[in-house]
Amino acid sequence: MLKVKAVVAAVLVTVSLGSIATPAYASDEASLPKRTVTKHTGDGVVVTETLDYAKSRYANIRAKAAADCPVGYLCMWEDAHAGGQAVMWNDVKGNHENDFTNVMSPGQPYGPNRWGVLSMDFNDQMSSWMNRTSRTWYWYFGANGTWERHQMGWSGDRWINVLDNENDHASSVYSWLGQIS
Ligand SMILES: [Ca+2]
Repeated sequence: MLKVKAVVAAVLVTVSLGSIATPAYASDEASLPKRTVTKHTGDGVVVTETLDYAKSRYANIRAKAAADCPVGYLCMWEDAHAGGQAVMWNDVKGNHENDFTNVMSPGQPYGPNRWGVLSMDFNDQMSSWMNRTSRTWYWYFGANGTWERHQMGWSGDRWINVLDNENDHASSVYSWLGQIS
């Protein structure tokens, strides 16, 4: 019985602390732009909509920016810090995209990218990524795996911002055929 009371007390404390902190966070979240998440499942494409948490004023809300990148997926974002529109590929052996001009925006344009171009496709847009698959992936400056190659190893739940000279350059992506041992 004592134990039950302690649990109830703990829950009440949590709720009251939460309610103190909530109004500012809630209004910040309400002001965030929406973004689309385009998920390439291997069986097709699933598009959902979430908030662009990377644009929040609060660090603990920005920390949610990659929450929609599931285990088993390679995720890329239009902006740094897992911001902007998101594109994801699942961990199917040999999964790839030869040409990001085929990765269409389902509604709103991407960009502007480093050349100031608004675009309905993902070409030359990627600024951050996260690899939650069991494979190593590579992205390329050019379509069909050409020009500069950049490796993406397992990154856990941490997003990686690409370097300035790599920003808005990605045009294709491939998963390595073998598993990371
Ligand atoms: Ca970008």
